[in-house]
Amino acid sequence: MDQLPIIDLSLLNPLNCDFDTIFDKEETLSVAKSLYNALSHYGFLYITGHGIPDNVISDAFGASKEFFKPVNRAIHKTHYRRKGKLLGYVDGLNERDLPENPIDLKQGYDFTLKSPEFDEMPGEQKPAIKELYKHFETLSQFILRFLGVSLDVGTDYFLPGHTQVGDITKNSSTMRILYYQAVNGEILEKQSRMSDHTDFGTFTMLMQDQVGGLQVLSPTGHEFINAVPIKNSIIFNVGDLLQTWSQGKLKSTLHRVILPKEMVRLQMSRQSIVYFTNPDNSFMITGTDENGNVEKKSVLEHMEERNNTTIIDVAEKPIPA
Ligand SMILES: O=C(O)CCC(=O)C(=O)O
Ligand SMILES: [Fe+2]
Repeated sequence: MDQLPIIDLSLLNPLNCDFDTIFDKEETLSVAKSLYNALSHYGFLYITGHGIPDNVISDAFGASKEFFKPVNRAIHKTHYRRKGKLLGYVDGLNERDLPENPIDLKQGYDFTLKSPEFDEMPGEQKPAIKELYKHFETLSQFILRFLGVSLDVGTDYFLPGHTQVGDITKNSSTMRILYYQAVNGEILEKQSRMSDHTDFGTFTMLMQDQVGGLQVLSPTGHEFINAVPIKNSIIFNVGDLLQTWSQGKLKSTLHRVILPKEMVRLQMSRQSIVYFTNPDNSFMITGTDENGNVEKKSVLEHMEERNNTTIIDVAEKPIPA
């Protein structure tokens, strides 16, 4: 079966490099070329050598697991996401990528560091999650520039569209922690952990544990490729708006998380942590669609439309224990 490409950034030292010189170096240009090839073909790749320390990753996963425990139900309920709300707790009921399918067996929590959703997390969990968040933010700043290099449009090309990251009222970049509960009961036909979808914004960086289940539509469109876990790697993918912005050169690819087939693995929970980089709400993106027609997209309108179609208003209901 086909495999997603792996790009090693260790030579570029992305968390600690000099933006004034790094993008002119020979080795950077060669990695930028591989990045372009991967994202124009698959829309997805693994990043290794990103520089985020292993203990930062494992501590954040530990904290996230604690956060989803029933003892924190009151926080989950207070921040249950409803239509129009960008941050807070989601499960299979209030977030539905494919409403015709059975509900996803997932739980997620969306926040920014400045939001009440983060502020009201238990104090024991916040430091580890904040630490990983900050590393993702730094890496995101590197990648915004690196994408400009890989598309040969200049390092600063994507920066004017991302000046308000961190302010949720002006920019919807967020972290999402995910906990896919162990499954003991009956599974319905077509039930999954996360239904088929594309991501909405500029790009996504995701870390997953060793359980597996993430699948990415292959370039042929006929099968899904398993994004097999590679320890401490980041899975990177292009969002809808970057696809438009890059004139369709970089692909926003359909992906999903399936339930394991074997009973033993079904009884294992799964975790991932995602950081979404999105453009500023006030930005207009001009590009072309698949048919070469010029498209002008308001970021705010696009994000609202995508959020409003996936977030379903459900009646007040007890969150499953
Ligand atoms: O948990 C995963 O591996 C996938 C998560 C994802 O695709 C998303 O949150 O958009
Ligand atoms: Fe996704």
